[in-house]
Amino acid sequence: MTKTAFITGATSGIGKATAKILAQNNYKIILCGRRKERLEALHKELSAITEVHSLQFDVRDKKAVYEAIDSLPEAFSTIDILINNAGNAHGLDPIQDGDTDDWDAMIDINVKGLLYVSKAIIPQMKERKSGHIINIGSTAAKEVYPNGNVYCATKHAVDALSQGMRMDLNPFSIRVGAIHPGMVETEFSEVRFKGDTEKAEKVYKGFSPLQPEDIADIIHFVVSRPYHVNIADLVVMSTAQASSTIVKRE
Ligand code: NDP
Ligand code: 8X3
Repeated sequence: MTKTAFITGATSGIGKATAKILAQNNYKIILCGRRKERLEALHKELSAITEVHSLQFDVRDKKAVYEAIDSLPEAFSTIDILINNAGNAHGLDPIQDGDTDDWDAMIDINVKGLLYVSKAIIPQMKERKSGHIINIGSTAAKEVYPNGNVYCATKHAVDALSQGMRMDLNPFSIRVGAIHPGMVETEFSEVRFKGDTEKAEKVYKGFSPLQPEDIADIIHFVVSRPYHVNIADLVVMSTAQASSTIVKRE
């Protein structure tokens, strides 16, 4: 039977690459994001190969999250796989200079947004005693680096929530896992540096960073294991990266 995957943050980077690979492998796809034109373009592209539905909402807006999920048509209302991917870093400053708007954005999107979406989808998985939730953490979920303070805290929270969800949802046979990528060349650094593309490009200079397709490929592997196999926690870095602060650059 065709499975349906609900992907947050599907308009760019890891989420977009995941939507593509899952579509190519016959999953039905629910694309989520804020940027309408991007949703429409990807919807059109993927509709040629699978069934697609798009939901435009901001994960920070609890009401919008619930309304969007409630609005799903019958053909998309059974969600087999939830990929909590929407998220970003905002700023890279020492704690004493941090912008509280950046802190709010990261906490509201990376932590509270993930919780709202999960809260809206878990009941149907619980009822069916079946489902798979994959949270996208980061190496920043496992270690802290200078100036990463609040972003790292939000990703540590994603790590804690993934463990907590796995425990609490265990009685309902719901698979919960987290994937923690190191540096992936997406729009992530452009967002972190507020559109400063020169600064963003430097992050990925001098080595071969992970590409969004590398993580998408792993997500496809994780969701396609037999149901008794749950890949609980995965840290993935480029060969050139040994930790958040050690990257071998030419
Ligand atoms: P991108 O910036 O390329 O993509 C981020 C996605 O999140 C976009 O589709 C964006 O869509 C969506 N998003 C952001 N804010 C919101 C919001 N408020 N409501 C709904 N959707 C939102 O970055 P990545 O693909 O790299 O990031 C995806 C995930 O991977 C994030 O959780 C990030 O923390 C994590 N990660 C990234 C790494 C990297 O080095 N790139 C490494 C480790 C983890 P839109 O703007 O249209 O809403
Ligand atoms: C993204 C990777 O190293 O910029 O989570 O925090 S890093």
